[in-house]
Amino acid sequence: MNTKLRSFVAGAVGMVVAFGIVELVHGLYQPVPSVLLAVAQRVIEFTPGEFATRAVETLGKADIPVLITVTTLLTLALAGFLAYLSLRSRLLALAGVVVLAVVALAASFTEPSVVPVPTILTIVGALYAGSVVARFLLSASELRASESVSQQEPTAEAEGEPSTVGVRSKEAHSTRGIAVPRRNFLLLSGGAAVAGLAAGGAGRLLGGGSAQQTSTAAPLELPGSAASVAETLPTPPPEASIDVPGMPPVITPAEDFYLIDTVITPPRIDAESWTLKVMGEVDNPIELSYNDLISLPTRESDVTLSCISNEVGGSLVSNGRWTGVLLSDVLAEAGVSRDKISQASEQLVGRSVDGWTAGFQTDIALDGREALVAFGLNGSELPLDHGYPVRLVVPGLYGYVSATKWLTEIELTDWDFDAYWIQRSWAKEGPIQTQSRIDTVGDDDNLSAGTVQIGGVAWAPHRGIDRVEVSTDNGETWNDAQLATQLALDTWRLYVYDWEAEPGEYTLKVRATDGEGETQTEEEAAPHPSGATGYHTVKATVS
Ligand SMILES: Nc1nc2c(c(=O)[nH]1)N[C@H]1C(S)=C(S)[C@@H](COP(=O)(O)O)O[C@H]1N2
Ligand SMILES: [Mo]
Repeated sequence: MNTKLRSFVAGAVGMVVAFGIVELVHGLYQPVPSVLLAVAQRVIEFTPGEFATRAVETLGKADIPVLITVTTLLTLALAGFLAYLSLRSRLLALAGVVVLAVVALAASFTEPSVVPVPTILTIVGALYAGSVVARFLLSASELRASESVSQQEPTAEAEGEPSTVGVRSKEAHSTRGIAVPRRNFLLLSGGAAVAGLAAGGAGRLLGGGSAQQTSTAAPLELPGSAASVAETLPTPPPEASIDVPGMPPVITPAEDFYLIDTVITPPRIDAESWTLKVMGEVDNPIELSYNDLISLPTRESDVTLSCISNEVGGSLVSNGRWTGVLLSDVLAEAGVSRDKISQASEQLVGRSVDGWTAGFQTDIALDGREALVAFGLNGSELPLDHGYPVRLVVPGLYGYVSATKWLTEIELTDWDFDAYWIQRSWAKEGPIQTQSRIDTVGDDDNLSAGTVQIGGVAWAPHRGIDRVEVSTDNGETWNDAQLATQLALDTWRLYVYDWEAEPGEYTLKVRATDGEGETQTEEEAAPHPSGATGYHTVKATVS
């Protein structure tokens, strides 16, 4: 192993130790953030529009492990480079470590629940420990000693900087005292890396860092008894479902509900200390506790939510049974009513504890649709990653303009404010496009001749679905599908078409007509900037 490589390894191992220490502290004490995740989170937020859009939205959560891995590797490489640099100039290397510390602190201080002093101590301490380890490994490999003694051309800094020379020669002297044979370098590095990884692993385990907790949401507890739910919904009638293999259930189980957001780990919010502010252009700014909120008239409402990034035929759409209070009731508490909306209060912005925002026309919250400040999904509390304790759900609007999770603030403001995804070049208004999907036949399926049930879901939330047609000849002719009962105008509707299939190659298509008589457009559009359009198309062979 040559000099360069050894110093590089020493630096990288030092950084593994530093990361391990921070993760361990984070595991023991959550208010000290995981620096790695904090940095990765800031990378997501600072990534400009188009790229962020593709990476965060379209790939959903799949890109996050990639992002974390890349961030880790880059930091390790940087640490390795700094260790190498330290052979030439300790001052430059030290400056590099200071920059790392500043970046780590800046990233960490943006985390929602950070506590400053322990965070500073942890980060500075971890970097210090990491440098000590790196220096020890360098000396163990006798690099520092031999370099400083035998280097023919000492760098200008080393020569001209008395304090550096002083430190260096002292170092060279002392390291000889503890010099370890070169062959132990790999062993020592390996040992230090394992210790760092073990500390980090222990931290992750302690903090339950990767638990998403979708499936562990607690049953919803409302004041008094469940009877205080003013309007509970009956169990969906059997006619709302269609029993064909491949068909989705009419209400999506929480653990299958699609998941899209910009956070690496969902904020952990204590409902006891959580509050919701309603502020901005309102007569009577208020701040509600969780108990204040759930003491307002509660209702259940079936609403289909879709992500604007959903491709035609994609799965970023789900139907939930939400429990909450009417957004209009919460607004009324703050003195907001429909006749009082002005230019200055034209937009309703939901703000999450992590600063994420979504905005839509205030009028939509008051036009009679059941826009909810929701705290329950399918009879349980909101799962952590779907917004616990409280989120917004607005029928008819894509999530990026409306469905703020981990909600903590509702601000009434003018139309000039651009929320998170608007700043990143998505359309300012996000009404959900009418869409339909074939679920029971997959692309390139081989089907047997006879009756083939082509079925799936169609949705135009808040407009409803009046008709679904299926074509088996690439759109030449269309056949009416049977429709299941629609739970509500705000939900998707299941359909099935019984096709008498004869052997051959087929191109199947589906199209839906909404409750206003408008058939979904055939024109194909990508999700960006206003949502995907076009007919879902599936090729199948019948034999
Ligand atoms: N705080 C916060 N809320 C958010 C988001 C986010 O990134 N952060 N993403 C939004 C988007 S783009 C969508 S499509 C929905 C998805 O909600 P779900 O993950 O519960 O399905 O949440 C919305 N609410
Ligand atoms: Mo979305």
